[in-house]
Amino acid sequence: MRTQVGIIGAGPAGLMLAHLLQREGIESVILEKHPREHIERRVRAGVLEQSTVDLLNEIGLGERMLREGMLHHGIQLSFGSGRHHIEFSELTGRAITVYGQQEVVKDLVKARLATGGAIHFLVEAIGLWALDSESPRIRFLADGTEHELTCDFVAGCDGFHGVSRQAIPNGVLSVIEHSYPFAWLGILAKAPPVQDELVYAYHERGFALFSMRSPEVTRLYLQVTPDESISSWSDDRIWSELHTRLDGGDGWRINDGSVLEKSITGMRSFVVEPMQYQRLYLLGDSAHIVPPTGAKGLNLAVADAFVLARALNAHYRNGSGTELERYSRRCLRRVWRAEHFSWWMTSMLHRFPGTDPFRERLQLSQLEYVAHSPAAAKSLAENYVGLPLDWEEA
Ligand code: RFL
Ligand code: PHB
Repeated sequence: MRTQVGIIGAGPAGLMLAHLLQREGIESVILEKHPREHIERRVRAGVLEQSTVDLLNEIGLGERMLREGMLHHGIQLSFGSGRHHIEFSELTGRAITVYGQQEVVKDLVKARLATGGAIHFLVEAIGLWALDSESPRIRFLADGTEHELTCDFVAGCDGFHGVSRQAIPNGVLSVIEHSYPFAWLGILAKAPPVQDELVYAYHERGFALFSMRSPEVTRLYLQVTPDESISSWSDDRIWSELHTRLDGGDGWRINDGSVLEKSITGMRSFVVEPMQYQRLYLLGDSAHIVPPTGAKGLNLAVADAFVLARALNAHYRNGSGTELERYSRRCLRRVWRAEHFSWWMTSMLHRFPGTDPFRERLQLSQLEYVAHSPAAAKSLAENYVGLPLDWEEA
């Protein structure tokens, strides 16, 4: 088998890259180790930045998102003195859309298959060869037998636990990481969202987040300790903790419902530099992880795909390698902005272990500042709605 760009992983990064390349007449093959139903059902991110929405619209994939996605002009921060609205549209002229990651994935898979593009499901990449040659090869397992895909370039879009990053020789990458002393317990509940704005809550018992997926389904998160087992969280315990942390003294109350899904996710910041080795390019979670508090992971994956597709297009159109050489630097500029913002939101909103009155007063002071100073609110809003896709060139 041979193709121009071999893509490992059918998450948002791999699917978006394949679609952008196809529009430019560049051929690619996607290898995905899970079945289609699995990747279309995986509950993850929910917030799309303005640029992600604009890109999906521009490439003709925005129809269902425009119909079913929920346009939000701001968020709320809940702490001591009540809930405070941060208005994105007035402060930045931009907004966000709440539309589940698995819905984006469904739309991308459907478009890929409709245009005859290849996605091989239940096919696992097991190693990369000849990365320093003009014909790198991906070795993969399909139906229990080994095969090879020869390409001009390899796009490692296989998430944090994938094989691509591991294929890079020792000593090439710098790994920069940070771990946080908490995790998020997330639930999906069959309950109408009580309002149409997300609420990020700082509470003495820990952080909580009110979000949603549709007019019938609420998405909620609780800060828990990293070693917590999901089996010690009964539905009753989860609801009781969510009410304690989120409900307001003004009678505002989240709606209860049956729990459709629950899971615990650890939090970390992780970046590799550079995001490239020879003819292998890393995209999305395979190169960087952000804690979910800034709602950036999916959006970064899409931005990486945009930058790489443009660089590959320049290479195939006029033989220019300049954009490919700039790929890592361009992406990392945005990645570090997102890393800082996600760390900052996480540090402001979570309860740290132990008692540290100094830190707690600083957190509350920062929350008050963001809630009451238009200058501080504007900085949060600018980062939250996301930077334009060509920001790296500014
Ligand atoms: P993915 O989505 O992990 O896709 C990687 C794909 O590669 C496949 N794969 C392989 N295929 C073949 N061979 C192999 N050897 C393979 N190894 C792996 C996997 O099966 C998979 O299909 O990575 P990608 O495309 O980089 O996308 C990244 C996003 O999924 C991630 O950053 C976001 O979900 C993060 N995130 C959020 N991002 C946002 O922008 N906004 C949010 O509101 C937001 N909330 C979240 C989140 C992530 C969360 N969790 C569960 C980690 C909330 C949560 C709780
Ligand atoms: C979600 O709806 O899943 C969500 C929203 C905002 C975040 C993280 C996750 O910061």
